[in-house]
Amino acid sequence: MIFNPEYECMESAGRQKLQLASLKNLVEMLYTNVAFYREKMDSLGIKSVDIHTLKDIERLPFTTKDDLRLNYPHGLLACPKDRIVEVHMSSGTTGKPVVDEYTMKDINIWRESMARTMAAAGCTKDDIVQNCYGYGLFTGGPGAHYGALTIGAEVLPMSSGNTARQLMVMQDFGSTLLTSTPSYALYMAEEAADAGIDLRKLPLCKGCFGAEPWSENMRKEIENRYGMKAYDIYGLTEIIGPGVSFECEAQDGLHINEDFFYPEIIDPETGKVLPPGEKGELVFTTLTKEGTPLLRYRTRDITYLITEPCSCGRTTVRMHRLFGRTDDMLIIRGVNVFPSQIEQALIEIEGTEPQYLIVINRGESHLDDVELQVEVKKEFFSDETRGLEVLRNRIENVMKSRLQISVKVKLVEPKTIERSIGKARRVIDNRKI
Ligand code: DLL
Repeated sequence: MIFNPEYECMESAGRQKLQLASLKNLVEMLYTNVAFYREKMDSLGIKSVDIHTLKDIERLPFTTKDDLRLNYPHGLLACPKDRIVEVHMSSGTTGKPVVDEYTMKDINIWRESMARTMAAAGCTKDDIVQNCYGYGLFTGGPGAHYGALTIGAEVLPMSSGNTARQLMVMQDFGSTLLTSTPSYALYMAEEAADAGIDLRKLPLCKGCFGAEPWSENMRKEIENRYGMKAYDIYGLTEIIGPGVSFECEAQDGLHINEDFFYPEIIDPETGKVLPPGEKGELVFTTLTKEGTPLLRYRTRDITYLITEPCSCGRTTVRMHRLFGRTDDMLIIRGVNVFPSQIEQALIEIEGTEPQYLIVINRGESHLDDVELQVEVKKEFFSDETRGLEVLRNRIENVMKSRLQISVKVKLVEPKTIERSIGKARRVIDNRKI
């Protein structure tokens, strides 16, 4: 179902006209209200009056994750603070988290974007949505919640975890649409099989999955185990959360809500804009947001844009499913983790060398298991085993609080982790995603 045919199926000249008007407003507003952008634009000698066509966006400055961190928490706020009604933050990151502050208008953009997303997966007011994305500062839970409410569906705000209860509710309340990370969906399916529950016999028939990389194989596995159709949904905290782009029934790329989020693909090395069909780094400008709007935000996600018409009738530009990232960010159990965070934490722990190896496995359970091998200083290793045990526990606790995920620490003798003369190999990712 197309939630908003007027905007989703608009002919492109009309949409571009709207986008250009929004862009001019945005640039004017950022110049007036945000010192960070005013300084950047002044240094490039550009103002809103210089924006005549959409292509002029290429003259505007980029925004990076570092810019967001440096301006934490409120430096990029573009409206009076008392107009903010909700705040979200990214999961574990290096240094400070990235923050998205929403006005009521921003929340309405999010509601609309997520309603379009879920309607494209077949959600109607008759659906019962079991929402297993985390609630809290993470955008997944609230985003799917808003989308379902906007459509008029019934929501079960489960959040993630407590799988036995998820399965009980799924059966007793007759959930018809599942929203979760793809790995958690598979984990639940595994638990259901162990408990003798045949998911294929339940009313559940569709799901919106995202927040982490997943493959066509994982999609098939979810579809088979649940007897459902599985849709890919994409988004990021900085831009709005989930709802930036989504698959329709054609599943031939993800439709971008481009009246709100203007996409570009750039060469990550040179910053040059690439044409449709060419792979590069995805960049978004939030055309209509008020709280923390962003100009040309570099997502570090790699994809290409598809401009050929889609059989569903929507005319919005699509992005191919993600191919990866330009940085080393790992997504483990839905949490964003940078290897450098681990390194930083180890440096602060007495007794360890900054030599480590992260080994990630996705076992039978379909959940990610992380083993962190850490080299112990010579003096410590000759110590009695109790001392080592204390150190191991200490590292596990520090990692849990820093990374927000549990890791199993294995202490190894000095000089056992392979040294490299080039880029150190810090991660062995055995997940077959
Ligand atoms: O993961 C928002 C979200 C919630 C999206 C629920 C979809 C569903 P962050 O925690 O800020 O926000 O992480 C954003 O996750 O830059 C991608 O690298 C990755 N990501 C998000 N969706 C997908 C997807 C949420 N469908 C980062 N496929 C993004 C692959 C994804 N990677």
